[in-house]
Amino acid sequence: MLKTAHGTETQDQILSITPKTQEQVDILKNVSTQYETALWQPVSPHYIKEETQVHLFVPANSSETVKDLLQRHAITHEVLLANPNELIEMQTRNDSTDPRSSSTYYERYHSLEDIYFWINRTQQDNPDKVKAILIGSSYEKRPLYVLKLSVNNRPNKKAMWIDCGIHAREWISPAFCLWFVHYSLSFYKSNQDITNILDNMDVYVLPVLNPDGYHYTWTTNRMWRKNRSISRNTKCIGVDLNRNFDANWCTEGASDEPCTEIYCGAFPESESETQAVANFLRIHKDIIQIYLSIHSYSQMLLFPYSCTLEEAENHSELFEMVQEAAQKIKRHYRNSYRYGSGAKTIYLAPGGSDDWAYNLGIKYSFTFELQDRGRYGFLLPPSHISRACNEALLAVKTIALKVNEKTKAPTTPAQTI
Ligand code: 9B3
Ligand code: ZN
Ligand code: ZN
Repeated sequence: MLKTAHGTETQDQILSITPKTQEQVDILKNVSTQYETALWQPVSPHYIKEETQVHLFVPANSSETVKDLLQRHAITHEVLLANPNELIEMQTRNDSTDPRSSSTYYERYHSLEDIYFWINRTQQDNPDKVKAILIGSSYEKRPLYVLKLSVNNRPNKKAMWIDCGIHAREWISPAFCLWFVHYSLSFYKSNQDITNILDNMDVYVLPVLNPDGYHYTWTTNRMWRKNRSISRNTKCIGVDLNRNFDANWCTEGASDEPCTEIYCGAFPESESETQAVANFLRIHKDIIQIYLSIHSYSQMLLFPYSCTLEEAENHSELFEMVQEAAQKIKRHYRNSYRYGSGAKTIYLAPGGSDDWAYNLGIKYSFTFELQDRGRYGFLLPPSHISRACNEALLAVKTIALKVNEKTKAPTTPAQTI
């Protein structure tokens, strides 16, 4: 804990600030770029506008300056989280050895090393259903493994793709991929929905798309979003992998400035993580029917397009699917998810994986933003993992079952002689 000149104790905090005037908007944009703060919401200062909540991580050493500045311009703020460091400590503690802990492996967050062990063990323990496929490597040369879940060898089987952890600080996302694999292996044959899904399609799961960034959030900076690649002529590190795909690349909603959180990279697919995923999807595009990318936070079920305000060709079909998923979540868990096309629901943003997969021909393409809506933001406590994952699982099931139904080969009518 630091002591400031005025003797007040300060520590890192998350502030919620709602600017009321254009002047306040400008001040806030400035604060979020000039001090060592990290913008949680919106993702870039560009999107800060009047009457819309801004969530800002303020480190102890900037706290005084930032609060003074807000006060001088009569900008009111609320402390959203007064103890992020405690939460971070709680989430990174290796409590698997703590006998008091009653949570399971899947109700905790795991380091990258743990996740690699888990991938290995999951494959070894389920040799008939799980295969780990190496699809490429990260900038820092970490392997990218996809788990292929396949329970039978039916000919012409279709598939679903799920990736997690494209953004490093969104920890609930990799937790969901682990949850999904565990659930599938545990409840195949006992839960009707997952049995129906797996009988009819294989599932490819990439638990951590951005391993370098994820590792960095465990060791150095919990708020890191991008990958860790180094660009020419700048000290700033990292490309936003969800702006690096070839879908209206680097137009409005992304930035060609390496020091921003939404840096699009030097060219489309410039990053080795993006290349690995794009190459795998290109090769398997004829069998993959569903593309799913898991993010947090803000509770939204999104589909293309994000990179343009134009509607996708099957917009109403996609809309009905996420609507049904959101209604089911509401009924079962009394929790609200917003839904719609990305551009109309959150913001216009180019270069995203879902839009790119959609244009490749994967017509059921989605991005989920999981819990919460800002209470804990990226620091969702481990005790919330099971609820967050079960909600998302319900949405995945709803969509996969719908696609199964829609694309089932019509049964051959009985021959009449
Ligand atoms: C952004 C894009 Cl570019 C997309 N195609 N789909 C969803 C999003 C939202 C995520 C992002 O990358 O900003 C939320 Se963290
Ligand atoms: Zn994200
Ligand atoms: Zn997000």
